[in-house]
Amino acid sequence: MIKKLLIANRGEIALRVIRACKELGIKTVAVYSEADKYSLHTKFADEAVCVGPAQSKLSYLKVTSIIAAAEITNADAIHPGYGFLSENAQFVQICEDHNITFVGPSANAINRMGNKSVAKETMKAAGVPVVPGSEGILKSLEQGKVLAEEIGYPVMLKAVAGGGGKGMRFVYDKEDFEKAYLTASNEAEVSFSNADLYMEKLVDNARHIEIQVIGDKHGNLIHLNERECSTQRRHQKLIEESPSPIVNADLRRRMGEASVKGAKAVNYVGPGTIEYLVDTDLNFYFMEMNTRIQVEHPVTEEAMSIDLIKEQILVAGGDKLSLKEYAPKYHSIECRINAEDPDHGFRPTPGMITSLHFPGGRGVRIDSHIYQGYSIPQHYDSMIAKLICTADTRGETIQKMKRALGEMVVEGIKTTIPFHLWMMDNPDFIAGNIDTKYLERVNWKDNS
Ligand code: MV4
Repeated sequence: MIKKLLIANRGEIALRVIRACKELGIKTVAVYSEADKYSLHTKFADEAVCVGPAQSKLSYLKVTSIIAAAEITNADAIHPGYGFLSENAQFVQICEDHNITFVGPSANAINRMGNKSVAKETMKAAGVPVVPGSEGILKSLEQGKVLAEEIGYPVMLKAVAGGGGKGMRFVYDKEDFEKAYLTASNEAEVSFSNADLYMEKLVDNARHIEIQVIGDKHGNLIHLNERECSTQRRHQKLIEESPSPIVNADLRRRMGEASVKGAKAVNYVGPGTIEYLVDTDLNFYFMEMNTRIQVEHPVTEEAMSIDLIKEQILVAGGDKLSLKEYAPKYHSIECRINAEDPDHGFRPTPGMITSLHFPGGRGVRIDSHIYQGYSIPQHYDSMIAKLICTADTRGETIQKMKRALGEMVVEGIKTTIPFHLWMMDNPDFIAGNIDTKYLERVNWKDNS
């Protein structure tokens, strides 16, 4: 059992974890950078330790400082949140060496899913559908060219150490292969110090649909249905929902069963997410596994009426899973409110929030760390709030979201609220006709 938990993160997720701990009767330790001295996670935790200056590298990513903070406060566990150290297998090992429980999967599970080619082979062997492509990494440009002819254009080149789109190239024609291969491997070398690439057939007009799984330390592992995440811009998700408007009971069962098999293959513990590409014929293909809690976890919580973070902390402490599998009971949509100017390429807009009003009422949830007078630091992610609305049907949820967005006031900075208001009135979104390239095709301002 965990008695005192250190949260190695900031912002809304740090607050989310602190809230869960308070309800579970677990003491909390916040760590903060010099830029986050006046943050709510620093204020709401039982104790707070400054771990360095504003730059993440010198604070939230500084392993020695985080471990030292846990030691001096006698924390027996560390919750990494998302981002920062959450998928760092070395950090997991260091926690173990210091007798600190890492709230998450094993270093082995993180490593195997971190290498995208190994992850794909692992999933394939477990019976999860994967996109046809190279077996393991490409050995040379020449081998790649030959294989691309075999698979048939268009193909995709992906960095084995990648994820989230970096080191990735679409290749539509053999004339473009050499350039794509060289630029992708170069980008991969620069970004990840690993130039290795693998190849896949391109799945066009695909949706991004992911399955939430959760496992305990006793070998139990279940899935908690899907999240539709196709509303993205440059690999940044803007809107997520559960259930997906295109997933029927049969597809849900098949994707759920595949995900449970895949996660069991790496003895997965804690909440994790298996991302799939879903094509227009509703075929699904494994894309990546995220070995952490995700930003969009609340839509699963609301659609199923559960608390994923409490369950995550309990299973990390050795409890057996208490959740069960069942179809979504409600429909839930999350809009990410970012400190960005949607009229000017979604550029970040750090600065002071001079006036703030959050919406309320039944079925409206806000996960946020901001307050009136708070200054958004430039050093971190631009997400300042998640607005999550839940109702019986998708239509009612969209109506509620429109109402809630209309009530929300954030002054002093530009936010993505106008974009979300437009989306909630967009016939394509209302019809559920969104794929991952949707926001590349439409210029939202020209259509308003
Ligand atoms: C693909 C694909 C089409 N076909 N793989 C994007 C990030 C990385 N996780 C994998 N990605 C993709 N892989 C094949 N074989 C299209 C994408 C993709 C994408 C996927 C999910 C969400 C947004 C996306 C935007 C562009 C491309």
